[in-house]
Amino acid sequence: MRLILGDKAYSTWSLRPWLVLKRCGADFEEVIVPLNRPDTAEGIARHTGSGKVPVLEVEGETIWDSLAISLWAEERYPRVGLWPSDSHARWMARAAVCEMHSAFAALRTEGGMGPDHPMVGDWGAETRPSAAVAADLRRLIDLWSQARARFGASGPHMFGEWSIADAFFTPVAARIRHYGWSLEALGDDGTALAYIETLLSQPDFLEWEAGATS
Ligand SMILES: N[C@@H](CCC(=O)N[C@@H](CS)C(=O)NCC(=O)O)C(=O)O
Repeated sequence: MRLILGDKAYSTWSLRPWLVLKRCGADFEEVIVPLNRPDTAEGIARHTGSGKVPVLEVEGETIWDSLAISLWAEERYPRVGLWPSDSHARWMARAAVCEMHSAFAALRTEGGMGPDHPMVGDWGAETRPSAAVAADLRRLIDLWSQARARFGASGPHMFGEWSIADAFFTPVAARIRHYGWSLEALGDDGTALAYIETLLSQPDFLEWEAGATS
């Protein structure tokens, strides 16, 4: 099994399925295709026609897209419990993952990650987000706070126990840290910040960070 990834320092989409496969204890080989280079497209095209990483090569198939790979893992590792066991929490977790996968455009664009803006490292100096990014951040605060209040009693993750939702929100936590956006200034009572710290101190994320070179 091979997981094709972009640079660990800034390939936010690659981090998600990597965290999911790690959580499953999957035995996989990593293949890094360096991004932002003249030969990047060619390097990715060797693995997928989608033009994007991550890609999982497994059982003679190619599975592209971080969500599709995570859903493959759910099917292949049913005992791991990649979604919350409570049905209401599970419905919300899936909706949140889909929202993270398809929305938050301002946050992604203005909070882009790249060679000069790595996912790894300490909190950046505090900066003021634009109105559009502030709206995305308020939505995250609301989403995380609701999930933690309703379903977070069993652990520090979004829905208590670790789930695919945590894999999907780890990159955004790293963006917030890098850009030094204060959530308190946007109404966070400390819940969202504590959740960010939880995500960024997970052993699997620390292993990813240790493997990142910018
Ligand atoms: N929907 C895709 C998006 C993947 C994506 O945008 N990947 C970026 C890297 S983080 C990419 O491959 N960009 C191509 C490039 O930089 O040339 C997923 O979730 O896997």
